Amino acid sequence: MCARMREELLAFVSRRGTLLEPAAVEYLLSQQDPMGPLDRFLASCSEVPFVVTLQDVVRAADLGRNAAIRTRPAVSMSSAVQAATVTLVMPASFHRQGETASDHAPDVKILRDITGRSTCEGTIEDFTRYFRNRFQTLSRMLRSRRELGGTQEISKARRSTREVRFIGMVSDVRATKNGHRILELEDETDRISVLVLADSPSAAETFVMDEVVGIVGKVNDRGLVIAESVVRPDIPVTRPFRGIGEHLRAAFMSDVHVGSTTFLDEKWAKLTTWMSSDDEVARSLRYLVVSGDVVDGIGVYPRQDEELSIDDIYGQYEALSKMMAGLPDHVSVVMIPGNHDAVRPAEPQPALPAPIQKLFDSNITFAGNPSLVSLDGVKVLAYHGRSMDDFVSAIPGMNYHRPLDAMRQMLKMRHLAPIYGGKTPIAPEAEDHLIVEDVPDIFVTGHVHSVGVDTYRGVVLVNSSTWQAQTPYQKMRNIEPLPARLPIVDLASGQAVIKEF
Ligand code: D5M
Ligand code: FE
Ligand code: ZN
Repeated sequence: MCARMREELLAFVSRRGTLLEPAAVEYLLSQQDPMGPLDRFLASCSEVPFVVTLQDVVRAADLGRNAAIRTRPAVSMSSAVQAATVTLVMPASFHRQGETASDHAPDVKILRDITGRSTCEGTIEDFTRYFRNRFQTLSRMLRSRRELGGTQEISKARRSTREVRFIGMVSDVRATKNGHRILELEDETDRISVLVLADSPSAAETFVMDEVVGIVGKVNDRGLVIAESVVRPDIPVTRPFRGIGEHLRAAFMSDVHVGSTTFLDEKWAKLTTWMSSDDEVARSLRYLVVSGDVVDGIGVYPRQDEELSIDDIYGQYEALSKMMAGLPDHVSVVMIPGNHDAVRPAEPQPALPAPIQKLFDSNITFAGNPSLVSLDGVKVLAYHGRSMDDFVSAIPGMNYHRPLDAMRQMLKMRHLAPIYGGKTPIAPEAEDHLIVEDVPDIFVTGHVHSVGVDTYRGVVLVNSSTWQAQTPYQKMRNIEPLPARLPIVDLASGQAVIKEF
Protein backbone atom coordinates (compact mmCIF):
# COMPACT_ATOMS: atom_id res chain seq x y z
CA MET A 1 0.00 0.00 0.00
CA CYS A 2 2.72 2.38 1.09
CA ALA A 3 4.96 1.42 -1.83
CA ARG A 4 2.11 2.03 -4.22
CA MET A 5 1.38 5.40 -2.66
CA ARG A 6 5.08 6.32 -2.96
CA GLU A 7 5.02 5.34 -6.63
CA GLU A 8 1.87 7.36 -7.22
CA LEU A 9 3.31 10.38 -5.46
CA LEU A 10 6.54 10.26 -7.46
CA ALA A 11 4.61 9.82 -10.70
CA PHE A 12 2.48 12.84 -9.75
CA VAL A 13 5.60 14.90 -9.04
CA SER A 14 7.18 13.96 -12.31
CA ARG A 15 3.98 14.74 -14.24
CA ARG A 16 4.05 18.21 -12.73
CA GLY A 17 7.63 18.64 -13.93
CA THR A 18 9.34 19.16 -10.57
CA LEU A 19 11.45 17.26 -7.99
CA LEU A 20 10.69 16.49 -4.36
CA GLU A 21 13.23 16.61 -1.51
CA PRO A 22 13.50 13.13 0.11
CA ALA A 23 12.36 14.58 3.47
CA ALA A 24 9.31 16.06 1.75
CA VAL A 25 8.47 12.64 0.27
CA GLU A 26 8.51 11.04 3.73
CA TYR A 27 6.46 13.87 5.22
CA LEU A 28 3.82 13.68 2.50
CA LEU A 29 3.57 9.88 2.82
CA SER A 30 2.75 10.35 6.50
CA GLN A 31 -0.25 12.53 5.57
CA GLN A 32 -3.78 11.34 4.95
CA ASP A 33 -3.84 12.90 1.50
CA PRO A 34 -0.20 13.00 0.33
CA MET A 35 -0.97 14.75 -2.97
CA GLY A 36 -3.14 17.48 -1.40
CA PRO A 37 -0.49 19.75 0.19
CA LEU A 38 1.80 19.34 -2.80
CA ASP A 39 -0.98 20.21 -5.20
CA ARG A 40 -1.88 23.27 -3.10
CA PHE A 41 1.72 24.39 -2.94
CA LEU A 42 2.20 24.06 -6.71
CA ALA A 43 -1.06 25.90 -7.29
CA SER A 44 0.24 28.84 -5.30
CA CYS A 45 3.37 29.16 -7.45
CA SER A 46 3.29 31.27 -10.58
CA GLU A 47 5.79 28.85 -12.13
CA VAL A 48 6.75 25.31 -11.26
CA PRO A 49 9.82 25.33 -8.98
CA PHE A 50 12.83 23.15 -9.70
CA VAL A 51 12.66 21.41 -6.30
CA VAL A 52 9.87 21.30 -3.72
CA THR A 53 11.24 21.33 -0.17
CA LEU A 54 9.99 19.88 3.11
CA GLN A 55 9.24 23.41 4.32
CA ASP A 56 7.09 24.10 1.24
CA VAL A 57 4.84 21.12 1.80
CA VAL A 58 4.60 21.51 5.58
CA ARG A 59 3.47 25.11 5.13
CA ALA A 60 0.99 24.13 2.42
CA ALA A 61 -0.43 21.37 4.65
CA ASP A 62 -0.93 23.85 7.52
CA LEU A 63 -2.49 26.45 5.25
CA GLY A 64 -4.77 23.81 3.77
CA ARG A 65 -6.04 22.77 7.20
CA ASN A 66 -6.87 26.37 8.08
CA ALA A 67 -8.31 27.34 4.71
CA ALA A 68 -10.39 24.25 4.06
CA ILE A 69 -13.06 25.28 6.51
CA ARG A 70 -13.27 28.76 5.03
CA THR A 71 -13.01 28.20 1.30
CA ARG A 72 -15.06 25.09 0.71
CA PRO A 73 -18.50 26.53 1.34
CA ALA A 74 -17.58 29.55 -0.78
CA VAL A 75 -16.98 27.49 -3.88
CA SER A 76 -19.99 25.24 -3.58
CA MET A 77 -22.27 28.11 -2.59
CA SER A 78 -21.36 30.24 -5.52
CA SER A 79 -21.80 27.51 -8.11
CA ALA A 80 -25.26 26.94 -6.69
CA VAL A 81 -25.97 30.61 -7.08
CA GLN A 82 -24.86 30.61 -10.66
CA ALA A 83 -27.24 27.82 -11.50
CA ALA A 84 -30.08 29.82 -9.97
CA THR A 85 -29.09 33.39 -10.64
CA VAL A 86 -32.65 34.65 -10.77
CA THR A 87 -33.70 33.63 -7.30
CA LEU A 88 -32.88 35.09 -3.93
CA VAL A 89 -30.33 32.73 -2.44
CA MET A 90 -29.38 33.63 1.06
CA PRO A 91 -28.65 30.61 3.23
CA ALA A 92 -29.09 30.84 6.97
CA SER A 93 -25.33 30.48 7.47
CA PHE A 94 -24.75 33.63 5.41
CA HIS A 95 -26.97 35.52 7.85
CA ARG A 96 -25.55 34.17 11.06
CA GLN A 97 -22.04 35.45 10.48
CA GLY A 98 -22.99 39.11 10.24
CA GLU A 99 -20.87 41.84 11.71
CA THR A 100 -22.06 45.42 11.89
CA ALA A 101 -20.35 47.65 9.35
CA SER A 102 -21.08 50.86 11.26
CA ASP A 103 -18.54 49.79 13.92
CA HIS A 104 -15.71 49.92 11.38
CA ALA A 105 -14.10 52.81 9.54
CA PRO A 106 -13.98 52.14 5.80
CA ASP A 107 -10.64 51.51 4.15
CA VAL A 108 -10.75 52.19 0.40
CA LYS A 109 -7.58 52.60 -1.65
CA ILE A 110 -7.27 52.95 -5.39
CA LEU A 111 -4.32 50.75 -6.28
CA ARG A 112 -4.36 51.28 -10.04
CA ASP A 113 -6.31 53.35 -12.55
CA ILE A 114 -5.69 55.84 -15.37
CA THR A 115 -7.17 58.94 -13.71
CA GLY A 116 -4.76 61.85 -14.04
CA ARG A 117 -2.16 59.73 -15.80
CA SER A 118 -3.38 59.70 -19.39
CA THR A 119 -0.60 60.50 -21.85
CA CYS A 120 -1.92 59.59 -25.25
CA GLU A 121 -2.93 61.83 -28.11
CA GLY A 122 -3.92 59.03 -30.46
CA THR A 123 -1.02 59.40 -32.91
CA ILE A 124 0.35 56.47 -34.91
CA GLU A 125 3.40 56.45 -32.61
CA ASP A 126 1.09 56.13 -29.61
CA PHE A 127 -0.50 53.01 -31.13
CA THR A 128 2.86 51.42 -31.90
CA ARG A 129 4.04 52.09 -28.36
CA TYR A 130 0.76 50.82 -26.89
CA PHE A 131 0.87 47.47 -28.71
CA ARG A 132 4.57 47.06 -27.96
CA ASN A 133 3.81 47.58 -24.26
CA ARG A 134 0.96 45.05 -24.42
CA PHE A 135 3.17 42.49 -26.16
CA GLN A 136 6.10 42.98 -23.82
CA THR A 137 4.06 42.87 -20.62
CA LEU A 138 2.11 39.77 -21.57
CA SER A 139 5.15 38.00 -23.00
CA ARG A 140 6.98 38.65 -19.74
CA MET A 141 4.15 36.83 -17.94
CA LEU A 142 4.24 33.99 -20.47
CA ARG A 143 8.01 33.58 -20.33
CA SER A 144 7.83 32.80 -16.61
CA ARG A 145 5.69 29.75 -17.42
CA ARG A 146 7.53 26.46 -17.24
CA GLU A 147 5.95 25.21 -20.48
CA LEU A 148 7.54 28.14 -22.27
CA GLY A 149 11.12 27.78 -21.01
CA GLY A 150 13.57 28.57 -23.82
CA THR A 151 11.26 30.60 -26.03
CA GLN A 152 12.76 31.99 -29.21
CA GLU A 153 11.98 35.02 -31.29
CA ILE A 154 9.76 34.13 -34.21
CA SER A 155 12.51 34.99 -36.74
CA LYS A 156 14.71 32.30 -35.14
CA ALA A 157 11.94 29.82 -34.39
CA ARG A 158 10.89 29.63 -38.03
CA ARG A 159 14.31 28.26 -39.05
CA SER A 160 14.33 25.54 -36.41
CA THR A 161 13.84 21.88 -37.24
CA ARG A 162 13.24 20.77 -33.66
CA GLU A 163 10.44 21.59 -31.21
CA VAL A 164 10.00 25.37 -30.99
CA ARG A 165 8.50 27.64 -28.35
CA PHE A 166 7.60 31.23 -29.06
CA ILE A 167 5.23 34.00 -28.10
CA GLY A 168 3.16 36.12 -30.46
CA MET A 169 0.22 38.47 -30.78
CA VAL A 170 -2.67 37.06 -32.80
CA SER A 171 -3.07 39.04 -36.02
CA ASP A 172 -5.44 36.69 -37.79
CA VAL A 173 -7.50 33.57 -37.03
CA ARG A 174 -9.23 31.56 -39.72
CA ALA A 175 -10.81 28.14 -39.97
CA THR A 176 -9.89 25.73 -42.75
CA LYS A 177 -12.58 23.71 -44.46
CA ASN A 178 -11.56 20.63 -42.45
CA GLY A 179 -12.18 22.40 -39.17
CA HIS A 180 -8.52 23.12 -38.38
CA ARG A 181 -7.52 26.66 -37.52
CA ILE A 182 -4.68 28.80 -38.77
CA LEU A 183 -3.37 31.59 -36.55
CA GLU A 184 -1.08 34.33 -37.71
CA LEU A 185 1.22 35.35 -34.87
CA GLU A 186 3.55 38.32 -34.70
CA ASP A 187 6.34 39.39 -32.42
CA GLU A 188 8.78 42.27 -32.80
CA THR A 189 10.95 40.30 -35.23
CA ASP A 190 8.67 38.44 -37.61
CA ARG A 191 5.34 36.78 -38.23
CA ILE A 192 4.46 33.10 -38.57
CA SER A 193 1.48 30.85 -39.36
CA VAL A 194 0.42 28.27 -36.79
CA LEU A 195 -1.86 25.32 -37.53
CA VAL A 196 -4.08 24.15 -34.66
CA LEU A 197 -5.41 20.75 -35.72
CA ALA A 198 -9.04 19.90 -35.07
CA ASP A 199 -8.08 16.71 -33.23
CA SER A 200 -5.28 18.23 -31.13
CA PRO A 201 -5.49 18.88 -27.37
CA SER A 202 -5.74 22.61 -28.16
CA ALA A 203 -8.74 22.17 -30.47
CA ALA A 204 -11.12 23.49 -27.81
CA GLU A 205 -9.16 26.72 -27.33
CA THR A 206 -10.74 29.85 -28.71
CA PHE A 207 -8.60 32.68 -30.03
CA VAL A 208 -9.33 36.36 -30.44
CA MET A 209 -7.47 39.05 -32.34
CA ASP A 210 -4.66 40.91 -30.56
CA GLU A 211 -4.36 38.55 -27.60
CA VAL A 212 -0.86 37.31 -26.76
CA VAL A 213 -0.27 33.55 -26.61
CA GLY A 214 2.60 31.11 -26.33
CA ILE A 215 2.97 28.21 -28.74
CA VAL A 216 4.87 24.94 -28.43
CA GLY A 217 5.10 23.16 -31.77
CA LYS A 218 7.13 21.95 -34.74
CA VAL A 219 7.87 23.77 -37.97
CA ASN A 220 7.03 21.68 -41.05
CA ASP A 221 8.90 21.80 -44.35
CA ARG A 222 6.64 24.57 -45.63
CA GLY A 223 7.42 26.89 -42.71
CA LEU A 224 4.07 26.28 -41.01
CA VAL A 225 4.10 25.55 -37.28
CA ILE A 226 2.01 22.59 -36.16
CA ALA A 227 0.92 23.51 -32.63
CA GLU A 228 1.40 20.91 -29.93
CA SER A 229 0.12 23.16 -27.20
CA VAL A 230 -1.11 26.68 -26.66
CA VAL A 231 -0.14 28.50 -23.47
CA ARG A 232 -2.16 31.41 -22.08
CA PRO A 233 -0.81 33.91 -19.52
CA ASP A 234 -3.70 32.92 -17.20
CA ILE A 235 -3.66 33.25 -13.42
CA PRO A 236 -2.11 30.79 -10.95
CA VAL A 237 -4.13 27.64 -10.32
CA THR A 238 -6.54 27.74 -7.41
CA ARG A 239 -5.46 29.65 -4.35
CA PRO A 240 -7.72 30.13 -1.36
CA PHE A 241 -9.66 33.41 -1.13
CA ARG A 242 -7.49 35.88 0.76
CA GLY A 243 -10.13 37.33 3.02
CA ILE A 244 -10.24 39.63 6.03
CA GLY A 245 -10.82 38.56 9.62
CA GLU A 246 -14.40 39.79 9.93
CA HIS A 247 -17.60 38.95 8.09
CA LEU A 248 -18.06 42.38 6.57
CA ARG A 249 -19.60 42.47 3.14
CA ALA A 250 -19.42 44.29 -0.17
CA ALA A 251 -22.37 44.67 -2.52
CA PHE A 252 -22.09 45.20 -6.27
CA MET A 253 -24.25 47.03 -8.78
CA SER A 254 -23.87 48.68 -12.16
CA ASP A 255 -26.00 50.02 -15.01
CA VAL A 256 -28.26 52.11 -12.84
CA HIS A 257 -29.10 54.22 -15.92
CA VAL A 258 -30.57 57.09 -13.91
CA GLY A 259 -32.44 59.44 -16.26
CA SER A 260 -33.82 56.65 -18.45
CA THR A 261 -37.61 56.20 -18.58
CA THR A 262 -36.96 52.51 -17.90
CA PHE A 263 -35.01 53.14 -14.65
CA LEU A 264 -36.70 50.97 -11.98
CA ASP A 265 -37.44 53.48 -9.21
CA GLU A 266 -39.72 51.16 -7.23
CA LYS A 267 -37.06 48.46 -7.13
CA TRP A 268 -34.55 51.09 -6.04
CA ALA A 269 -36.85 52.17 -3.21
CA LYS A 270 -37.02 48.53 -2.04
CA LEU A 271 -33.24 48.31 -2.14
CA THR A 272 -32.88 51.49 -0.05
CA THR A 273 -35.38 50.24 2.52
CA TRP A 274 -33.64 46.89 2.82
CA MET A 275 -30.15 48.40 3.06
CA SER A 276 -31.26 50.65 5.92
CA SER A 277 -33.12 47.86 7.71
CA ASP A 278 -32.09 45.76 10.69
CA ASP A 279 -31.39 42.77 8.49
CA GLU A 280 -28.06 41.35 9.56
CA VAL A 281 -26.66 41.12 6.05
CA ALA A 282 -27.77 44.69 5.31
CA ARG A 283 -26.09 45.88 8.49
CA SER A 284 -22.85 44.12 7.61
CA LEU A 285 -22.56 45.87 4.23
CA ARG A 286 -19.52 48.05 4.35
CA TYR A 287 -18.88 48.71 0.66
CA LEU A 288 -20.90 49.21 -2.50
CA VAL A 289 -19.04 49.00 -5.80
CA VAL A 290 -20.87 50.65 -8.71
CA SER A 291 -19.35 49.49 -11.98
CA GLY A 292 -20.40 51.98 -14.61
CA ASP A 293 -23.37 53.24 -16.63
CA VAL A 294 -24.40 55.00 -13.44
CA VAL A 295 -26.61 57.36 -15.49
CA ASP A 296 -28.16 56.92 -18.94
CA GLY A 297 -26.27 59.90 -20.41
CA ILE A 298 -27.20 62.09 -23.34
CA GLY A 299 -26.75 61.24 -27.02
CA VAL A 300 -25.25 57.83 -26.33
CA TYR A 301 -27.36 56.19 -29.06
CA PRO A 302 -29.64 57.54 -31.82
CA ARG A 303 -32.96 59.06 -30.62
CA GLN A 304 -32.06 58.43 -26.98
CA ASP A 305 -33.90 61.66 -26.04
CA GLU A 306 -37.22 59.85 -26.60
CA GLU A 307 -36.31 57.45 -23.78
CA LEU A 308 -35.05 59.96 -21.21
CA SER A 309 -36.93 61.12 -18.13
CA ILE A 310 -34.10 63.55 -17.26
CA ASP A 311 -32.59 65.13 -20.36
CA ASP A 312 -29.79 67.06 -18.67
CA ILE A 313 -26.54 65.32 -17.81
CA TYR A 314 -26.02 67.23 -14.55
CA GLY A 315 -29.65 66.58 -13.68
CA GLN A 316 -29.04 62.85 -14.08
CA TYR A 317 -25.99 62.86 -11.77
CA GLU A 318 -27.83 65.08 -9.28
CA ALA A 319 -30.65 62.54 -9.13
CA LEU A 320 -28.12 59.75 -8.63
CA SER A 321 -26.42 61.77 -5.91
CA LYS A 322 -29.72 62.00 -4.02
CA MET A 323 -30.24 58.25 -4.41
CA MET A 324 -26.78 57.54 -3.04
CA ALA A 325 -27.35 59.94 -0.13
CA GLY A 326 -30.42 57.86 0.73
CA LEU A 327 -28.26 54.78 1.36
CA PRO A 328 -27.10 54.16 4.93
CA ASP A 329 -23.93 55.93 6.11
CA HIS A 330 -22.13 52.71 7.00
CA VAL A 331 -21.84 51.87 3.28
CA SER A 332 -18.87 53.39 1.43
CA VAL A 333 -19.31 53.67 -2.30
CA VAL A 334 -16.74 53.18 -5.05
CA MET A 335 -17.94 54.37 -8.44
CA ILE A 336 -16.41 53.87 -11.88
CA PRO A 337 -17.81 55.07 -15.23
CA GLY A 338 -19.16 53.04 -18.15
CA ASN A 339 -19.98 53.74 -21.79
CA HIS A 340 -23.06 55.84 -20.88
CA ASP A 341 -21.19 58.13 -18.47
CA ALA A 342 -19.85 61.65 -18.97
CA VAL A 343 -16.19 60.82 -19.59
CA ARG A 344 -14.26 59.90 -22.73
CA PRO A 345 -15.61 56.62 -24.10
CA ALA A 346 -12.16 55.21 -24.91
CA GLU A 347 -10.81 52.75 -22.36
CA PRO A 348 -9.17 53.09 -19.92
CA GLN A 349 -11.69 55.73 -18.85
CA PRO A 350 -10.72 58.20 -16.13
CA ALA A 351 -12.95 58.80 -13.10
CA LEU A 352 -15.98 61.09 -13.49
CA PRO A 353 -14.80 64.72 -13.78
CA ALA A 354 -14.58 67.06 -10.77
CA PRO A 355 -17.74 69.10 -11.55
CA ILE A 356 -19.75 65.87 -11.39
CA GLN A 357 -17.93 64.52 -8.33
CA LYS A 358 -18.81 67.77 -6.53
CA LEU A 359 -22.49 66.87 -6.76
CA PHE A 360 -21.94 63.89 -4.45
CA ASP A 361 -21.35 63.38 -0.73
CA SER A 362 -17.79 62.81 0.37
CA ASN A 363 -18.23 59.12 1.21
CA ILE A 364 -17.97 58.22 -2.49
CA THR A 365 -14.64 57.24 -4.06
CA PHE A 366 -14.50 57.93 -7.79
CA ALA A 367 -12.15 55.76 -9.81
CA GLY A 368 -11.46 54.98 -13.45
CA ASN A 369 -12.67 52.13 -15.64
CA PRO A 370 -11.00 49.73 -15.09
CA SER A 371 -9.63 50.13 -11.56
CA LEU A 372 -8.00 47.94 -9.03
CA VAL A 373 -9.19 49.01 -5.59
CA SER A 374 -8.49 47.67 -2.15
CA LEU A 375 -11.42 47.32 0.25
CA ASP A 376 -9.98 46.54 3.68
CA GLY A 377 -7.09 44.91 1.81
CA VAL A 378 -9.32 42.77 -0.44
CA LYS A 379 -8.33 43.53 -4.04
CA VAL A 380 -11.28 44.24 -6.30
CA LEU A 381 -10.80 44.62 -10.06
CA ALA A 382 -13.78 46.60 -11.36
CA TYR A 383 -14.36 46.88 -15.11
CA HIS A 384 -17.59 48.04 -16.73
CA GLY A 385 -17.31 45.30 -19.35
CA ARG A 386 -17.83 46.89 -22.75
CA SER A 387 -15.44 44.37 -24.30
CA MET A 388 -18.02 41.67 -23.69
CA ASP A 389 -19.78 42.96 -26.83
CA ASP A 390 -16.63 41.99 -28.74
CA PHE A 391 -16.22 38.65 -26.96
CA VAL A 392 -19.81 37.77 -27.83
CA SER A 393 -19.19 38.60 -31.51
CA ALA A 394 -15.82 36.85 -31.67
CA ILE A 395 -16.29 33.61 -29.76
CA PRO A 396 -18.92 31.11 -30.87
CA GLY A 397 -21.09 29.98 -27.96
CA MET A 398 -20.48 33.10 -25.90
CA ASN A 399 -23.57 35.18 -25.19
CA TYR A 400 -24.95 38.05 -23.14
CA HIS A 401 -26.50 35.68 -20.62
CA ARG A 402 -23.18 34.12 -19.72
CA PRO A 403 -20.94 37.08 -18.84
CA LEU A 404 -18.93 34.93 -16.45
CA ASP A 405 -17.61 32.92 -19.42
CA ALA A 406 -16.22 36.09 -20.96
CA MET A 407 -14.75 37.10 -17.59
CA ARG A 408 -12.95 33.77 -17.30
CA GLN A 409 -11.51 34.35 -20.79
CA MET A 410 -10.29 37.79 -19.69
CA LEU A 411 -8.44 36.26 -16.75
CA LYS A 412 -6.95 33.52 -18.94
CA MET A 413 -5.76 36.12 -21.43
CA ARG A 414 -4.86 38.48 -18.56
CA HIS A 415 -6.54 41.20 -20.61
CA LEU A 416 -9.87 42.96 -20.16
CA ALA A 417 -10.33 44.03 -23.78
CA PRO A 418 -7.92 42.22 -26.09
CA ILE A 419 -9.80 42.79 -29.35
CA TYR A 420 -8.81 46.09 -30.94
CA GLY A 421 -11.01 47.77 -33.53
CA GLY A 422 -14.32 46.23 -32.45
CA LYS A 423 -17.02 47.92 -30.38
CA THR A 424 -14.69 48.76 -27.48
CA PRO A 425 -12.77 51.96 -28.19
CA ILE A 426 -9.26 51.74 -26.76
CA ALA A 427 -7.02 54.74 -26.05
CA PRO A 428 -3.35 54.01 -26.84
CA GLU A 429 -1.84 54.87 -23.47
CA ALA A 430 1.89 54.39 -22.93
CA GLU A 431 1.11 51.44 -20.70
CA ASP A 432 -1.68 48.97 -21.37
CA HIS A 433 -3.98 49.55 -18.38
CA LEU A 434 -6.34 46.86 -19.61
CA ILE A 435 -3.82 44.15 -18.79
CA VAL A 436 -4.68 42.22 -15.62
CA GLU A 437 -1.31 42.77 -13.93
CA ASP A 438 -2.22 41.88 -10.35
CA VAL A 439 -4.44 38.91 -9.65
CA PRO A 440 -7.51 40.32 -7.87
CA ASP A 441 -9.48 38.64 -5.08
CA ILE A 442 -12.76 39.78 -6.64
CA PHE A 443 -13.32 40.60 -10.32
CA VAL A 444 -16.50 42.50 -11.16
CA THR A 445 -18.10 43.60 -14.43
CA GLY A 446 -21.49 45.01 -15.45
CA HIS A 447 -22.63 46.22 -18.89
CA VAL A 448 -24.58 43.18 -20.10
CA HIS A 449 -27.50 43.79 -17.69
CA SER A 450 -27.38 40.17 -16.57
CA VAL A 451 -26.22 38.85 -13.19
CA GLY A 452 -24.07 36.02 -11.88
CA VAL A 453 -21.46 34.97 -9.36
CA ASP A 454 -18.90 32.19 -9.52
CA THR A 455 -15.22 31.57 -8.86
CA TYR A 456 -12.32 31.01 -11.23
CA ARG A 457 -9.05 29.72 -9.77
CA GLY A 458 -9.88 31.26 -6.40
CA VAL A 459 -10.98 34.65 -7.81
CA VAL A 460 -14.58 35.56 -7.00
CA LEU A 461 -16.34 36.59 -10.23
CA VAL A 462 -19.29 38.97 -10.04
CA ASN A 463 -21.48 40.32 -12.80
CA SER A 464 -23.57 42.98 -11.25
CA SER A 465 -27.04 43.36 -12.78
CA THR A 466 -28.84 46.60 -13.65
CA TRP A 467 -31.58 48.89 -12.31
CA GLN A 468 -33.08 49.45 -15.74
CA ALA A 469 -35.88 47.41 -17.35
CA GLN A 470 -35.61 46.23 -20.95
CA THR A 471 -35.24 49.13 -23.38
CA PRO A 472 -36.67 49.14 -26.93
CA TYR A 473 -33.09 48.75 -28.24
CA GLN A 474 -32.46 45.70 -26.07
CA LYS A 475 -35.83 44.26 -27.11
CA MET A 476 -34.86 44.63 -30.76
CA ARG A 477 -31.59 42.81 -30.06
CA ASN A 478 -33.26 40.10 -27.96
CA ILE A 479 -31.41 41.11 -24.80
CA GLU A 480 -33.49 40.05 -21.75
CA PRO A 481 -32.08 41.88 -18.72
CA LEU A 482 -32.08 40.46 -15.19
CA PRO A 483 -32.56 43.72 -13.26
CA ALA A 484 -32.68 44.57 -9.55
CA ARG A 485 -30.39 41.79 -8.29
CA LEU A 486 -27.69 42.68 -5.81
CA PRO A 487 -24.64 40.39 -5.60
CA ILE A 488 -23.12 40.45 -2.12
CA VAL A 489 -19.71 39.04 -1.21
CA ASP A 490 -18.54 38.18 2.30
CA LEU A 491 -15.07 39.73 2.53
CA ALA A 492 -13.95 37.09 5.03
CA SER A 493 -14.80 33.95 3.08
CA GLY A 494 -15.43 35.07 -0.50
CA GLN A 495 -18.88 33.50 -0.26
CA ALA A 496 -21.21 35.21 -2.71
CA VAL A 497 -24.99 35.44 -2.89
CA ILE A 498 -27.46 37.36 -5.01
CA LYS A 499 -30.34 39.23 -3.39
CA GLU A 500 -33.28 39.96 -5.64
CA PHE A 501 -35.54 43.00 -5.23
O1 D5M B 1 -25.65 48.03 -22.79
C1 D5M B 1 -26.89 47.40 -22.60
C2 D5M B 1 -26.96 46.09 -23.31
O2 D5M B 1 -26.92 46.28 -24.72
C3 D5M B 1 -25.83 45.14 -23.02
O3 D5M B 1 -26.36 43.82 -22.96
C4 D5M B 1 -24.91 45.25 -24.16
C5 D5M B 1 -25.79 45.62 -25.29
N1 D5M B 1 -25.13 46.55 -26.20
C6 D5M B 1 -24.84 47.81 -25.97
N2 D5M B 1 -24.22 48.38 -26.99
C7 D5M B 1 -24.14 47.42 -27.93
C8 D5M B 1 -23.62 47.36 -29.25
N3 D5M B 1 -23.05 48.42 -29.82
N4 D5M B 1 -23.72 46.19 -29.90
C9 D5M B 1 -24.29 45.12 -29.33
N5 D5M B 1 -24.80 45.13 -28.11
C10 D5M B 1 -24.72 46.24 -27.41
P1 D5M B 1 -25.48 49.58 -22.43
O4 D5M B 1 -24.04 49.83 -22.38
O5 D5M B 1 -26.18 49.79 -21.15
O6 D5M B 1 -26.16 50.36 -23.52
FE1 FE C 1 -25.57 49.58 -19.22
ZN1 ZN D 1 -22.73 49.59 -20.68
